[in-house]
Amino acid sequence: MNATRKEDAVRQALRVYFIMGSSNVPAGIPPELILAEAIRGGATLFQYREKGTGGLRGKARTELAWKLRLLCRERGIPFIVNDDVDLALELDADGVHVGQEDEAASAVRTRIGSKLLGVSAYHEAEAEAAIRAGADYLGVGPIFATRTKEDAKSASGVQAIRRMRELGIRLPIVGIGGITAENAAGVVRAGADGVSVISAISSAEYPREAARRLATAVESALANR
Ligand code: TZP
Ligand code: MG
Repeated sequence: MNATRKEDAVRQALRVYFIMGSSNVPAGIPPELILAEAIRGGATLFQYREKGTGGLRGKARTELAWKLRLLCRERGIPFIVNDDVDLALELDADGVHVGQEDEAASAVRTRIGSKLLGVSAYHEAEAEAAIRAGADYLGVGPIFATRTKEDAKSASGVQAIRRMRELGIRLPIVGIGGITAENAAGVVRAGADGVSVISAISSAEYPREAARRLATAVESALANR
């Protein structure tokens, strides 16, 4: 895929970017069921993010990752692994997402070749460094307060995205942190290509409906930008 086409495909895929690990789902509900519903509702990309003390490890983790990976392949959306290049390569994932405390983005780029590379950036200096390292997109946030990530920095507001765009950063951006169908439009108006959510879908009573509402909010904000 040439560079412009890849960038367009990335922008499309970032619209409703769903993230989940086993600890993000209500007790007794299989994660693959939530992912299937999210995709039916309009999730455009999935990131497997297994975190925390209660998170799965070893064989259980690999098995869940395979299930989710295969579901994404079957339904035709990209599957990205958070912070584990070995797992991403084993699963032939479509990409890897790393934060600032993870393996250096430039090293990840070397290891994954042309697979998608996403990098979390809190401010423009981190964004510039991620671009130099070869990121395909930036995850910017937390935009709003979140209870999902224990060590989250303070909420930046949509201003963090607006400022990156004003400074000329053109790489695809997805906002993250405390995003819901109610506040998603503002994130897109500030310059994001889409929104990334955990709890707005994984903890929703009806994940399909939750994804649909996010998709509608993002699409109408993009159409009116
Ligand atoms: N990075 C910044 S905020 C966050 C991550 C992984 C958590 C987002 O979860 P939620 O439930 O969508 O606020
Ligand atoms: Mg990380």
